Amino acid sequence: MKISKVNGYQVLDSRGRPTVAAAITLTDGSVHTAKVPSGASTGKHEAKELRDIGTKYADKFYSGLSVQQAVININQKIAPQLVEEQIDLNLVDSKLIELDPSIDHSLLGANATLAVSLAATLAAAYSQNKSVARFFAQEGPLNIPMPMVNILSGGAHANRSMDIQDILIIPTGAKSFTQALSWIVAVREMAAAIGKESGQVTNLIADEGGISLSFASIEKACDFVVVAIEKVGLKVGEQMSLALDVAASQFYDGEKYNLSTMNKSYAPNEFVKYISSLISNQPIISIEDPFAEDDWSSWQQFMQVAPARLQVLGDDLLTTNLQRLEKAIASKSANAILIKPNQNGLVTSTLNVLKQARANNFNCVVSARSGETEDSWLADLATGWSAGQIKVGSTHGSERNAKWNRLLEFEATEESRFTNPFN
Ligand code: 2PG
Ligand code: MG
Repeated sequence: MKISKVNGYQVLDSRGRPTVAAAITLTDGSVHTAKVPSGASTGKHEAKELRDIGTKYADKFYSGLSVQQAVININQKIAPQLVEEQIDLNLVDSKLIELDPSIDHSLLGANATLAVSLAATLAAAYSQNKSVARFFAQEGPLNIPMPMVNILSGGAHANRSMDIQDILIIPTGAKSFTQALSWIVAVREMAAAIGKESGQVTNLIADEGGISLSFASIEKACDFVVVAIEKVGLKVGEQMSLALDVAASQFYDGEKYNLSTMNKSYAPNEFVKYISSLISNQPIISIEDPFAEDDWSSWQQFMQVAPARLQVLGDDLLTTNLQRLEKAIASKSANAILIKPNQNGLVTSTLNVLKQARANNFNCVVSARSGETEDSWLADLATGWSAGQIKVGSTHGSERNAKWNRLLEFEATEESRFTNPFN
């Protein structure tokens, strides 16, 4: 089957900001549309999304955040190169690289390239009469990923009500995804109820649907989530554990880690000690971005003292970038990677990063962004790629639940197996 049309257009993400959609029409008349997500706590080394701010295209009603240039690039530069071609994901991605050989996709915009690459993925799967998950998966049962789910939000997603960005939970004792999700919803609603009882605000829903509360310390915030887990009758550590996304680049000034709500500043070596003690005192099994994106030496120091079972997860550090992953492998700076397609800019090269990570025994967590859309392709990618884990935010907001619901659908309709990388 061939591509007959490619259309780019502007849509809204879950924060009400413009983002890019691409639709690929095939010669049988079918239309395959994908929308790209967008981050708020973006890493410096991510592929560059093109926004109109400061250009003649900037739309003041969208505070200059419109994406018309990326849309124009799809319609005027990318579309003519793809129309009449066979629908083939590798071919589409190599054409996108030819058109924009820059490492960060800054010529066309990573939001333009990823929208087209994703639409091509959807269309290619359709042309083989498969779901996107089946398009990538091996024969046999689908590997449904373990969820990592946001309960408390702070940082850039919740007005800095906590210095760290997220306290999340991982249902390591669940036997199925369906069971895992029911446990998570129970903990989230219990946490909201306890917050309300204590007189703290609970109606401030953060960008990813998590609860935003203020705490005197990170320890107190962890304790709060532990109480919520216990109150729903789950065993902490056995059935449900904690994960943190520290997003430390957000409060590192180049010399010190400044935890303003705790009124504390730590030099990097002190912060390594602080994070180590936090890990030994709390049921934390995964820690993301505990140090800033270019503070490699703190990551290395921490890896030398961290318990071997701890997942040390690079997001801003690695930005789904092969060179940065290679550096982390060689320098033993992390043991797990967050996989965000829009940090990379293309579906095939995102998959290459995941494969390289897995070949080096890194855990992989496929992740949504804080600005999401109602699309559910992320759940298909995480499953089809047998990533092992997925992070989508909370269980409020249909842009989040579209992904969880897709995983429920896999479990209900397909031969599948629930993955547990923490066993
Ligand atoms: C992260 C993501 C998702 P953002 O830091 O992991 O939680 O946030 O999309 O804002 O970068
Ligand atoms: Mg992160």
